[in-house]
Amino acid sequence: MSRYSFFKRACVSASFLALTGGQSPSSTDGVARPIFTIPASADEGANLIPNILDPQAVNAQDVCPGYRASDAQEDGQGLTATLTLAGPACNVYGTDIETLKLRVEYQAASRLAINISPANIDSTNSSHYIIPEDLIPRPQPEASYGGSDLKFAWGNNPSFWFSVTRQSTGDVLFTTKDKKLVYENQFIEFASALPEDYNLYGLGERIHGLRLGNNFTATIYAADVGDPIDRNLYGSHPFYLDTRYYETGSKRLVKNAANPGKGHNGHHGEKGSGGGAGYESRSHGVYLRNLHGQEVLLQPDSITWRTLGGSIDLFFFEGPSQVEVTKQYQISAIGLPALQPYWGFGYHQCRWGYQNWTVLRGVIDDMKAFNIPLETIWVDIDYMDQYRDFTLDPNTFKQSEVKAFFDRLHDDDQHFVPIVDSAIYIPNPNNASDAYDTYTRGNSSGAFLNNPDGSQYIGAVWPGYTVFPDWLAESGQPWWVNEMVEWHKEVPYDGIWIDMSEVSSFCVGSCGTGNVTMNPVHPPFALPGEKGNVIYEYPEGFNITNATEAASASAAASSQAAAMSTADASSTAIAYLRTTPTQGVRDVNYPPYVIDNVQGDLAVHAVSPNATHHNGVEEYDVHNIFGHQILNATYQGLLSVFPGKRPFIIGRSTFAGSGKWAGHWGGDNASKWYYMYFSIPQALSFSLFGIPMFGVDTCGFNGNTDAELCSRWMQLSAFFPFYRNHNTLSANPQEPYRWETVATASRTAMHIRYTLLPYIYTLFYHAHTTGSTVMRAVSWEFPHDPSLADIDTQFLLGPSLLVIPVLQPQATSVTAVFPGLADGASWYDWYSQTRVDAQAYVNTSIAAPLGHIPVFVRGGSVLPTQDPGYTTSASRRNAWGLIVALDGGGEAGGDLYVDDGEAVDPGRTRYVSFSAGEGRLVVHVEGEYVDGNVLGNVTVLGVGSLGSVRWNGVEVEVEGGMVRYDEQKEVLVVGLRDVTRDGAWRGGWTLSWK
Ligand code: MIG
Repeated sequence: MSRYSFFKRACVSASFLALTGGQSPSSTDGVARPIFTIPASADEGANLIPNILDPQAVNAQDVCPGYRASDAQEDGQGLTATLTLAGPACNVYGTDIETLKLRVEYQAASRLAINISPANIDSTNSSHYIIPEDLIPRPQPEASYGGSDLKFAWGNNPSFWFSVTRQSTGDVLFTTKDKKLVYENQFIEFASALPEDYNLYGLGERIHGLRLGNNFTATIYAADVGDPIDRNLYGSHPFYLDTRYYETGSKRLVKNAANPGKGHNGHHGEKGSGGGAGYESRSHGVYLRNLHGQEVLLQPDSITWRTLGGSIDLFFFEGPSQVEVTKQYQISAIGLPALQPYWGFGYHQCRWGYQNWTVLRGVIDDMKAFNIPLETIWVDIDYMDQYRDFTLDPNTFKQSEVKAFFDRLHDDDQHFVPIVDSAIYIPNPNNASDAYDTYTRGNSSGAFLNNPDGSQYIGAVWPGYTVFPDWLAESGQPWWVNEMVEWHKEVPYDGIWIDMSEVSSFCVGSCGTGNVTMNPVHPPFALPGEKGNVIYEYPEGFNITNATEAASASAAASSQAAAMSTADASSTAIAYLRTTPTQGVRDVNYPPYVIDNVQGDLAVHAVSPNATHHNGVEEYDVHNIFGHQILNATYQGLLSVFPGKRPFIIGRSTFAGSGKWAGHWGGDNASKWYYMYFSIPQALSFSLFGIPMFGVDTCGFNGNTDAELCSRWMQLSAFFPFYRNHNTLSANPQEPYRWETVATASRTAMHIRYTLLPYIYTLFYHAHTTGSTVMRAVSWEFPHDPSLADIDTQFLLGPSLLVIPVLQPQATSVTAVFPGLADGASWYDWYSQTRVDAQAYVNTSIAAPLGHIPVFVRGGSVLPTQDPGYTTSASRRNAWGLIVALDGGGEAGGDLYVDDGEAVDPGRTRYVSFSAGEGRLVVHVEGEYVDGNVLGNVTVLGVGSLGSVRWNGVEVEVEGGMVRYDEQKEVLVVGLRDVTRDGAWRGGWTLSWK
């Protein structure tokens, strides 16, 4: 099939279809009328079999010749060489490229770059895509690059190979020896041996445990799909962290560090069989700067990287700890994460199905009535006029009600975040009243994607047939920014939620070509709850506690569903479409190598690979960054709306570096216990990807939640940076006030979260300035313990807070490990404030009745706190506090960052550092930001004996309750309101209790 006919295919079949009885979602005159429903077949692709599952697949390693290096020239900072095909071309999944150039750069002490590109690329040869440096920045060599511990080596035997070793230890981090380099126009493969039982993390986005495992293929191709386990998903992060454990002081690798199958948490349960004293770890990072559809095969002894194009642009980050790898990756390669506005850390309430201003107001009022903090109310596509971006439904979200709604919301220090979809409605040219200015302006400025023949590419999303912004066109971003600025004059939103940015399209190819006069049309499937698409499902907890009734209900539902189903069950043998490479020709729609895309055909449920940008680039080459670029455009838009203020954006599709503009939510999970678990590894992976502002649809998106799950989940998400409850259309409501138990559990957890806002905010300040993480795996904080390598059922928030959630139904306790005990770590229970009595490496049972989330403070930390208010603004006006958790040696440290909470470049800031030891706490203050709030209590945990309590040398009145000491618990509380009347952080001070 030629590329030209490809985009016309759907329009031919559609024209044979009669109007169906679908109802218009809403219409300007308020009258529902039948509209055309796009046939489901429009979103069906070719039958493809993924290469990794294809018994007929040829292994490129068996048939390709590899390359031979020549003309190797070392210069000051690295080397260059020419690579020439070492035998007859194999042309296995494309056309072999005869000559390549190799460029190795020691870019910095901690970073090595290896680039292999086609030798003969010039600006006229646009068929081989090389990423422009202004699109996705390329790490640059630094002036001082000497002293690198990474060493590059190469050879030609049996064919060209290269390796990267850690010189000081001799560890081979990567070696392609005995694996051939395959380099074709639509297929690149390189592979490295890896040590047995390696620990790799990253390679997202996917729903998967934190540790990727050793028998798994990570496919990377942005897809609009509801959180399938182990498949490709919304975002693309071709980066991994490799952590290796050794016996201390030796080069002996500890094998089997986190071998699955050793019990629930991967712990041994017996003392001494795990890690602990005697071990150390070293980590390095690898980033492939490549935008193409790709997959990474993790096999027991090797890693194989396959991409559908571009170049090998590899970066090795030396570490040697996770902390350093993550910093090196962000600082030099992808950029540091955006500083979030303070209000972004408040609680967000959302759902698909808030039908009008009154319903929204009702949710806000109910949250208040139940005294559950609400910072931000969100609206899904319900608010739009027929699902068109930058509009309001004239019947349900009347413009005349906007002012009253927003005046009250903003007066109450609350915020509003609307969804904005990626596709743009293309109006019906036969209907003047269907005109849509956002389209008109974008169309006249050339801001939309085209077909290969220069006509407009027309897909379909919620509003009907749509076009798609072209972020490579010069007018793309300015047009978008202008739309945002204009719309803000109508609807004074505070932040933006970007959806469908993979970029999603509900049909294959340019299905709207020739059909636009039918617009608006209904999507090729029923919406949740629409006729014929009932949500039958009972809440999961109901299934567990009412097993018999649930079984009969589900049997009834499935027989009903079967009766309604028109699916063709005939078992004809499947004929797969296999593309034979044609010399020199790229088949972007059906590349010869078939990645294991969750949607199959690359054009299914997405804009097709042959959509063409105004600069000639095909979507095939840049598919994975549509979501990244719309976040950039939206960031610029918010900067124009709110000059100098930090943009608040949550986006669905991300790429390496999106964190500098936006946060991310985990997408369409379901109200299932296992999705609550998966939220932790997904979040931790996004810590590695430099997108710390992460959270998932709390209580679950698809399906019906129940009180027990929602209660646990509201408590767990309270310790995620982004905290939002979101629900699908037609599912049972799940705002936290819907059940008394959930309301209570939410209040409890939110009280802790809001108390800790200064701590969380300070973590973000560090993430933004240094690349440190916010949510952390226990293995990152305790790198000497190999038995922690796959732990993702518990996590840390920053260095000091350990969260151990219940992830199973019907539980009253949770089993977990207290990390670091063998190395002297200590933990205090957040609630009882007493030191935890647990043994190193031993799984410990922790009481966790419903409504209780176990949280522990690490001995040795000072946590800044503030009395929680109903909103973050109210919290910011309240008294400060400190929790000083002394370690075994009676010491602790911590810090606090304070600014106005909203400026992109806060001129005035205040930085406070705390250090405790020998019975006193010393506070050091820097910076000009003025904060007048008093200091409430300093709570010191682990005070074995009390002397006299002095503030700046002056004894604090014990009378009047300013000093409370619980000898049993070893907790000292000192009230300092009176002495800090002019502000807690006006200047340094000392508190002593010896
Ligand atoms: O295809 O706007 O992930 O959060 O509620 C569904 C409706 C489109 C997908 C998003 C989800 C949102 C939903 N959207």
